[in-house]
Amino acid sequence: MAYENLLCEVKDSIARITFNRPKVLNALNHATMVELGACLDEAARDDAVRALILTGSGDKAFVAGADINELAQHTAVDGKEFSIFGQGVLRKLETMGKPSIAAINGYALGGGCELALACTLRIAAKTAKLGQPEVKLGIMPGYGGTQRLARLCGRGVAYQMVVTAEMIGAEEALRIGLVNQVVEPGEVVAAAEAMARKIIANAPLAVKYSMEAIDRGLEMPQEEGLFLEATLFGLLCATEDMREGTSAFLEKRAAQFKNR
Ligand code: CO8
Repeated sequence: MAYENLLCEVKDSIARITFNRPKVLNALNHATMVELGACLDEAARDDAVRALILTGSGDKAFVAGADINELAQHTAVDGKEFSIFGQGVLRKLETMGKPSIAAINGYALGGGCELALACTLRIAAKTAKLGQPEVKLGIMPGYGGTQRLARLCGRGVAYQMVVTAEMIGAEEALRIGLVNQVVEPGEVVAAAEAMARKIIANAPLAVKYSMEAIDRGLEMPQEEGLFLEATLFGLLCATEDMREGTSAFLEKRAAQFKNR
């Protein structure tokens, strides 16, 4: 499907989604969030897609936040509705069962940082800047930033980034666990592809259930999370790919996984 604000292509089992509104540093208007939802539905349905990479067009920005032209017009009612809609799209990304990597090629601010937070992993260019500057605009994060940032990096970091609104560089983002890897500018998509290929080499159902155990388990008391882990572990023991993976190891050959 062709989109107005996104470029989507599938190559070598990886769907690459590029936010393509360079004149506004790839800011997220509502139309872009609608397109992202549709694009994620397509990627979820497509068995040829094993991983996703999200990035921004140009070399300046990943996504510089929600589109402030639209934000400026919001009433209380549609502010809440747009926030809930966008949260739903990012939750879809987070729970679709396929790993996603944010290739942060520049500014990841506000909704852009929140988009990256909803991905499974984040790789940043050395020159990237990340931040939650919403309070400077008299608003607050509305695409899950207060929740995911605190869960990923702890409440101290979340308080600091959200209430100071200060941007941080890629190395600092790495130090606090906000990104997984920092690479040279221009190498961020290639690095994301390399990471995606490593994931794709593993058993798809094992990857999917591991992500589910981490995502859902974090919302549970540890006892319940451990039970969820054991249940999903048991489910994987019944898969063809478990037989294949263990046999391949014992027979000293490469495994051929079938997603079954
Ligand atoms: N929205 C709309 N336009 C934008 C945005 C944005 N978020 N960011 C940049 N632009 C536009 C600029 O207005 C400018 O347009 P023009 O060329 O017509 O003047 C163009 O992009 C280039 O930007 P700058 O000239 O400002 O470039 P600089 O290099 O000087 O600065 C910055 C780059 C620092 C990234 C700067 O553009 C900036 O601060 N941008 C805004 C960042 C921001 O505040 N983002 C958070 C927005 S709020 C949010 O994301 C809330 C999410 C939850 C929403 C939930 C309900 C919808």
